[in-house]
Amino acid sequence: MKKLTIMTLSLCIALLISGCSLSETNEPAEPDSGNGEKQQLVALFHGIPLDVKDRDTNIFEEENNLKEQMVSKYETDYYLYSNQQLIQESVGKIEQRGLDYYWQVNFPGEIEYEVALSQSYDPYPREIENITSNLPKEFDDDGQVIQAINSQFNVNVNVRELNRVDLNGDGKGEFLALVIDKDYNFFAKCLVNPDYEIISYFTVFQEEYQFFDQLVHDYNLTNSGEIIDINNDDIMEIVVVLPTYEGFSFKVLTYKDGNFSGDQIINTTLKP
Ligand SMILES: [Ca+2]
Ligand SMILES: [Ca+2]
Repeated sequence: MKKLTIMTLSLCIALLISGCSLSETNEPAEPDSGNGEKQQLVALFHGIPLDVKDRDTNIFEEENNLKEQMVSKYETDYYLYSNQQLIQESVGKIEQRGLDYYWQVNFPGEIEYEVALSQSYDPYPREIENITSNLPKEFDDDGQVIQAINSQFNVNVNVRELNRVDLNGDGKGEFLALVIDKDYNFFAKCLVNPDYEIISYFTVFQEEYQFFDQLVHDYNLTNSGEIIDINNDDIMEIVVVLPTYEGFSFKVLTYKDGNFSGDQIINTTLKP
């Protein structure tokens, strides 16, 4: 804070001395990457940046100063969340990662957390309800949603898990469902709007797999993702981990103003 005041003061003095005024320049205000500006919000999922461009950047390559840039952006104080609860604050450190990504942010100690955010706000503005009984009739075996899934994929599914959460804050809850058809080694997760129309199959898996039950357990709604507002705009994003061969893969999906940010069908595979 003190640094900011001094910098602002120095800038004012410099402007006074040079005799120019900010209002005379026509250039658009550019974000200043230097010190002194409002810190941008940084979000991590299991230590991996949610910013796609940043996480796909090899900062350990020689002959560039990318690491410096990432260090100044990512080595900061974070609020760590697990099971929708703030568990602690901690300062992150950039470290090299294995096969799947170049780098990640680690925290001292063995902290079990899902999401880390560099700013303090409520990332769970609305409750996530886990519906275990009295499911809406649309999710019955002959209900509208289940019939739509069966005809889309030529399967015969039933609901394994059902969550309801108002993602966009319009007062109406959207549904996230995990459905399976064991006979066909099929499982899918879908996002369903309050009118029981399917917005997206945001995970679809269908292939022979020896440990299918374990796979479904690992990739159910509870264990393989997070519904969280990761950018403080009051819209809760769906962060979903996808079944992937030897690695870790996830997507951040947004349902906003009736629009879905991802593909209508996200196919997944465990094959190389
Ligand atoms: Ca809603
Ligand atoms: Ca958001």
